[in-house]
Amino acid sequence: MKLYSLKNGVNPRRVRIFLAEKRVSLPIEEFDMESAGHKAPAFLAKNPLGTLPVLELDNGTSIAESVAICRYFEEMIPEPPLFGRSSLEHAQVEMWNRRMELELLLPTIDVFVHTHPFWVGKRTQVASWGEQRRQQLVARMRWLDGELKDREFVGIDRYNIADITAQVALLTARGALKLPIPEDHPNLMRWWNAVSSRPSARA
Ligand SMILES: N[C@@H](CCC(=O)N[C@@H](CS)C(=O)NCC(=O)O)C(=O)O
Repeated sequence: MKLYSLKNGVNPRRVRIFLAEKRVSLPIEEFDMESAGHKAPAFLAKNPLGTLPVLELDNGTSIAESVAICRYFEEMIPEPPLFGRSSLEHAQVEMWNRRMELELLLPTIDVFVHTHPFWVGKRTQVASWGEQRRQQLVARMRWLDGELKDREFVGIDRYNIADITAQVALLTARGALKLPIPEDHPNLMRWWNAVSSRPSARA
């Protein structure tokens, strides 16, 4: 089994944090945007979309999509549960992970792609769309701060995949976008300090 990852890629990071929480260690092949090995025919045969992460099983099957890879490991290694324990928690984690993807992670990626110099010449940049998404991201941070007022983690009271999705989004916001959590967001800051001090945060 092998994981194909991308240097500084937010989605590969999601999977690496998830695996660290499950205490899974496996061979990782790291690609980078400059040499673009993930656009070469050998990799496109594994994932024609040319995106990462991809998990390759021993029988040659490839699983792309971060959440699909995480679900595979959740089934194989149920403890600690990162998709919830009960039917209700499964639904709550699904709901919140999707929200963290749509409301936090995608706006973060859009601001990065449409406004950051790294993407000049690599993607068509629409600065006004990047700015609109930046405003959304700022608004969503405030929303999440309110949601975390009476709850330790995102969606349920135990660290789960929705926390990981929010964590990688806010890591990118703080690093690449220079958009740290504002000081008047005490609940989000308390949550951030808790998730980023977990050993898995360094994965
Ligand atoms: N929905 C996919 C997104 C995969 C994706 O877009 N990955 C980015 C890294 S965060 C990528 O491979 N970018 C390289 C490229 O587009 O060339 C997932 O969650 O796995």
